[in-house]
Amino acid sequence: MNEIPVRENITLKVVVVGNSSVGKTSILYRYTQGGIFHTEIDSTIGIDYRERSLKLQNKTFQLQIWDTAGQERFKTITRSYYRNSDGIIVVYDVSSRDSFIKVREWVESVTESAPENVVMLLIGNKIDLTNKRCVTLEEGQDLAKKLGIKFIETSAKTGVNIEMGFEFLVKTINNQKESKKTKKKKNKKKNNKKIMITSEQEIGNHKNCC
Ligand SMILES: Nc1nc2c(ncn2[C@@H]2O[C@H](COP(=O)(O)OP(=O)(O)OP(=O)(O)O)[C@@H](O)[C@H]2O)c(=O)[nH]1
Ligand SMILES: [Mg+2]
Repeated sequence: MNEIPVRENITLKVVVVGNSSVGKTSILYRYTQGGIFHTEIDSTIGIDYRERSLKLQNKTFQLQIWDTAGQERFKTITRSYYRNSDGIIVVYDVSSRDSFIKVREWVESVTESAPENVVMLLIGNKIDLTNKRCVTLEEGQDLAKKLGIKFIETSAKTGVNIEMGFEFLVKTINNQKESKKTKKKKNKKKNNKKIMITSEQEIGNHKNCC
């Protein structure tokens, strides 16, 4: 009889941050609400929660996504959500230099409070606004490289790269978790070997002494 392959279920916590109006909620609407885009959208107050599951590499990932408020007065709340996160998305608006300049501050605050191995993805959003663009693709790439984080450009309006961005994040988190598991297994094997050698030596020592 053929065995039915068991899908592994993995829950991932993702937090989305960035200045107010860069399009965090719009990106999440697009990703979790079947591709909807609103031109009129309320600024997020405090924090919102969204979910989506994603099937990748024989696994089902349950994404628990926290949509934070970009307004300064909510920064303390936002910070408290970094704990236990697997991924953090930092968003800026390619038509707002101010939001791009603030990326460093966002990344610094994440680094201070998030787990050491958290995967960070920088998103330059609103690339449909070609005439208003004031941050180039190269500038985004350079900054991400300097900060040692992943990078992608998106448009919540047209949907370009939204699916791909999340897939990329989840794959990166998964690969990191897998390599951590492999390292742990290797270390366990090494330690077992050490224990075996030690007990053999002990037996040997007893033989010698009797
Ligand atoms: N042209 C264009 N407009 C966008 C895009 N993404 C978001 N917007 C618009 O930008 C405005 C702000 O979007 P939000 O998604 O509310 O921004 P936010 O980052 O969640 O803002 P806060 O909740 O205040 O932190 C809205 O009018 C959106 O319609 C995009 O990709 N292209
Ligand atoms: Mg919002």
